[in-house]
Amino acid sequence: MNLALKIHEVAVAYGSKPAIIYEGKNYSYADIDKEVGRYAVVLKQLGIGVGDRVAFQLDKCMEFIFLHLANMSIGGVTLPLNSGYKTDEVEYFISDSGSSLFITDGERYRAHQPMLKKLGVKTVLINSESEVEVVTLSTLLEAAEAETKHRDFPSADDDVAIICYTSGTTGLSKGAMITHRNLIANMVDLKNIWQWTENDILLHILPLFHVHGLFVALHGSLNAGSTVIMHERFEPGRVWKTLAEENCTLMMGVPTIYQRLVNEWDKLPNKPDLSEMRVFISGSAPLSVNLFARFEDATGFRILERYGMTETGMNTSNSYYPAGRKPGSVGFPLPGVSLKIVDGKGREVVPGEVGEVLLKGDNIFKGYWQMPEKTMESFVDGWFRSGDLGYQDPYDGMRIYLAGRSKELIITGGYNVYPKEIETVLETHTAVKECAVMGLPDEDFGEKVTAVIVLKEGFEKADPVEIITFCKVRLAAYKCPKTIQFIDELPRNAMGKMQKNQLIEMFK
Ligand code: MCA
Ligand code: AMP
Repeated sequence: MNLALKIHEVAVAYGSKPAIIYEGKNYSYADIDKEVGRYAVVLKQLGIGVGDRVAFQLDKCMEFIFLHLANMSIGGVTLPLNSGYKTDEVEYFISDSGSSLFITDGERYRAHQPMLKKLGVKTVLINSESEVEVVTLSTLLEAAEAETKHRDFPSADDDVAIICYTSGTTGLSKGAMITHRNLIANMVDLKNIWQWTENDILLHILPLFHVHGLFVALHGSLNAGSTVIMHERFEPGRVWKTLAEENCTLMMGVPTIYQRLVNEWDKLPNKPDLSEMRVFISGSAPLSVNLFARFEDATGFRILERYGMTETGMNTSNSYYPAGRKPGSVGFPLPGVSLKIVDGKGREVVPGEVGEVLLKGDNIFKGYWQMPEKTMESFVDGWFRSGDLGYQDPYDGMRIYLAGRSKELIITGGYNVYPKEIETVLETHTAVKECAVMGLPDEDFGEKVTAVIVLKEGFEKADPVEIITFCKVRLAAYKCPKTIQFIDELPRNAMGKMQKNQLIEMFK
């Protein structure tokens, strides 16, 4: 089965029912299906065929959704890029993936133009910009109107539908190849365990370029025949108002979003009526026990926490029934997912002991794009090595708790940052001799990116603001250090290995 075909079938069944209300504009299932058909014709005319990668760097918009579904419907592979990526980052993704087409807007086109010309990648803009001489979607769509060609859904099952780049411990991002089978299996599991139906109204406030906002929230809703109320940006006050006024039943967010929502709640003179709301779901980063309790005390809702990864989609979830949700725990494996916890030698640990979480199931990705060795390293006997540490509670039905990570990863506001990538950029700064990047606890973002820097001889001091600006030119803003600390020497052990834990203790 092809995911776009599955959604097309839902669209045929639900016709005039509202599918997405984007910033107040209503798109029925039939409207979406029609647009997807037109976009498919355009993509075909642009030469896209089975297996071709199409990269998008767009703000949250309906065009993103039409392009993505259309691309999958003709066998293309979607490469969603974070809207905040800078030119060097985008260059790597387009060239590593060998994308045939790059779709963006005028502003980003102007920023990336020399790079795009250098790569020679075909580029299409979503909006018309008089001063930019690049073909626009609207022009192509006008011409496509008269065409009657149908989508033929040539890819399915183990064919790749989406490549999502995940940062790598070595600093180089890896393209996770996610198949139609992966997406559909996970989507069906979530529909069942969260009792998702056509009666649901989901408030969508997440970005569309990641697993959480795209696979879980958007695909999930369209598959269930529900209605999505979509906001372009997350604004806490507006969320509370919309949940009440639109009779929403479902919402998904990262812990930073729930933290901001509960802060906002305390300020509201009149609390919203959430009588239609079924469930608030959290993931992408650990939800603290405190935040769970604060949200429950304020709103009466026990947030449902689940655990996922780009490479695997969703793995575990707390119970649909509020009493079965335990703060600090990510619940139990989804019906289609097998999970085990192993020690450093790959042997299953005694229940209750901490080890690495290994995963198996139809949700597990196909491998890293053109990185067979990295793919091999990440599997052992058919089990995917998550790099997350966890344990199971034998006295509570083997309930799963995450207990840290074996991979060096910072999660800030639900976005992943690998320290190596930031260290590599910082080390190109003229004043920096060496540095260490780490996540320090932060109430808003969970962890905040912090850099500890040793200056080169001859540089007695440096301006932290200038160093942060240096990073912002080269890296998406969320990856850039929020704080810079200076130190004479980085702590190392007898083997010369840097002791980041000491630095974390020193500066937290
Ligand atoms: C924004 N900023 C951040 C972050 N977001 N800094 C660190 N971490 C962040 N997450 C910075 C911006 O660079 C900017 O800095 C300033 O904050 C304000 O930016 P703005 O765009 O206004 O931010 P915001 O609207 O307040 O965004 C906060 C947010 C957003 C809503 C929490 O980060 C967000 O939507 N996060 C969700 C990410 C997500 O969907 N993750 C799922 C990945 P300056 O002013 O200095 O430029 S999928 C995944 O992890 C797995 C599969 C899973 O299990 O789901
Ligand atoms: P990503 O690479 O963006 O897919 O991020 C996946 C990582 O996010 C996982 O390997 C976990 O470390 C983390 N993660 C996702 N959901 C949770 C959760 N509910 N609790 C703790 N960590 C989580």
